Amino acid sequence: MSQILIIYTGGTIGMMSDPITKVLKPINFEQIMDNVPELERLNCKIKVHSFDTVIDSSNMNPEIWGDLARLIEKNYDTVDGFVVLHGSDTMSYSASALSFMLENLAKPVIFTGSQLPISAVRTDAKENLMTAIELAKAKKNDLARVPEVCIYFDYKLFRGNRSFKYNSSKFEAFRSPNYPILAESGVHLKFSLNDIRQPSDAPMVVHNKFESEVAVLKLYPGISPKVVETVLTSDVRGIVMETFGAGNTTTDAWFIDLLKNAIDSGKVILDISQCKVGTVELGRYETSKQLKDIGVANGYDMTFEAAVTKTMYLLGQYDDPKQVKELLEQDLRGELTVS
Ligand code: ASN
Repeated sequence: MSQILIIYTGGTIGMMSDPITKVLKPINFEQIMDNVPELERLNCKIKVHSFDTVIDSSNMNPEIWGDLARLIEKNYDTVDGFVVLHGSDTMSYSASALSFMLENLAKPVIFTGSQLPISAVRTDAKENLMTAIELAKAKKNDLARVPEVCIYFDYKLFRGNRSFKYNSSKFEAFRSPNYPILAESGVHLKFSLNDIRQPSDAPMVVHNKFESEVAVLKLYPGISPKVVETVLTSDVRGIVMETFGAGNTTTDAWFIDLLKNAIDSGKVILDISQCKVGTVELGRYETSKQLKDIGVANGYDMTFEAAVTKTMYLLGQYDDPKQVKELLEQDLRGELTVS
């Protein structure tokens, strides 16, 4: 019989309205179990680990990612798959972070949650939870069907580091515009076999170090030299720069000079687009040619969530900015397509 570990971190799935303040707050896992008697009927053994402090996912941080990764490592040899119950607000960040932390992952790690608490009459939590468990235990020829860090939500399974939360009010909360969904749930579970990553035979290795000194520079027409300078000269090691279209920026000399000085001083700058669909193509337009020349890293079609967590992850592993730039531009866990 398959064995699944459910890890409960918090999120709307397990929230209840506080009787006095009326705000939604996470509750303990027993109350979740009470709402899903169907769990008993699943043809698998379920172990549960609930974090001592359960959170709204806006309070997620790299320390908790470390706890999650250690928990997965500790139980890796004894369970067939993992289901992580997590708030949807930052689920794509956590799934991206975990994808980088768990190198050579060969078992499913399925994040899920819900838009309505599990106790609500119209809740989406039960379907999300039950199918996430099915996906975590799905095997063919004794091998996991989805040996990846994924998000299952509203009948779709996404590669975690390709997804982002795009809707705060629909049950269909996530999208993955630059990569196909990995499976769809209907009468049958349909897997997109060609789009699912094949694990390497090497043993899984967990990387726990993240660099938090990372800034974001989102461009807009009229951004001032002072604003750009403040970000680029701040005490950070990496900057994720959200640019226009296919990775373009102003060609004003002051702007390029500030970027160049930051890179020359040892900072890493990663170019991703403000467009949710499509890819960065450094050098396609005159407005990105100089970025390439001065050593800005090409983020291709990465989501913002993958770009930020990958930068934090790589700066946590390596001191040399050139090495970090090189790895940022490579496909490490299926998070980007080199065009
Ligand atoms: N605020 C909640 C969270 O991310 C939202 C949700 O789970 N739907 O924890």
